[in-house]
Amino acid sequence: MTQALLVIDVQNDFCPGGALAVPGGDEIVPGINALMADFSAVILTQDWHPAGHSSFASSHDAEPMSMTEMPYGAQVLWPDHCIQGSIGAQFHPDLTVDRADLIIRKGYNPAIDSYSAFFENDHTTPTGLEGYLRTRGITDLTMVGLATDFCVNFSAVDAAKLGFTVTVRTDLCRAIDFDGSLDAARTGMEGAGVMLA
Ligand code: VGL
Ligand code: ZN
Repeated sequence: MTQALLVIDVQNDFCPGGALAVPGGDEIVPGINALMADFSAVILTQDWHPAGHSSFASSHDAEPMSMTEMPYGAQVLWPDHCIQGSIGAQFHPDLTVDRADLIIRKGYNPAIDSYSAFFENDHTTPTGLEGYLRTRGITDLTMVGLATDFCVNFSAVDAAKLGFTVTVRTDLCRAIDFDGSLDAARTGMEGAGVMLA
């Protein structure tokens, strides 16, 4: 048992009707549920921001989807989303959450965004997921979820850099595709050795 399925941020706010809706975000839920049967280890991630998070445009008196500079680099300013305890932060109601061995939350640090399931956006502060996977002997990761060009992309690239064998099932992902972000993500993932299936 060396393989795990990592399901990224399949939460209400990233689905149609949510605060940061990804087009077609809900379409992937049945396929993800079905894919869980092929894995003995299933891990979910949950974007989990405190109110007033530094990645929110509202915290900077800025327009959503504008850019700012953070101490760790460029940052997209998002609409308020996935606020801890909110309905928007909950998993899509049809996702088979009961199959999860681990639910890892990220983005709880008020000053740093965290797209990746492995490191916050400073690329330094770990979430602890690497240690969990290594101590379970997991070496191969299949990733699905939302959004292809942000949290899936950052998670896949970090995992590959850490030495995991990574496959992204792009048919079970959906993208925000903001300002060329999807093309850049595909190029970045391929460059890092991530297999796009
Ligand atoms: C995400 C933007 C902000 C994601 C999370 O899950 O891809 N994108 N927070
Ligand atoms: Zn977020």
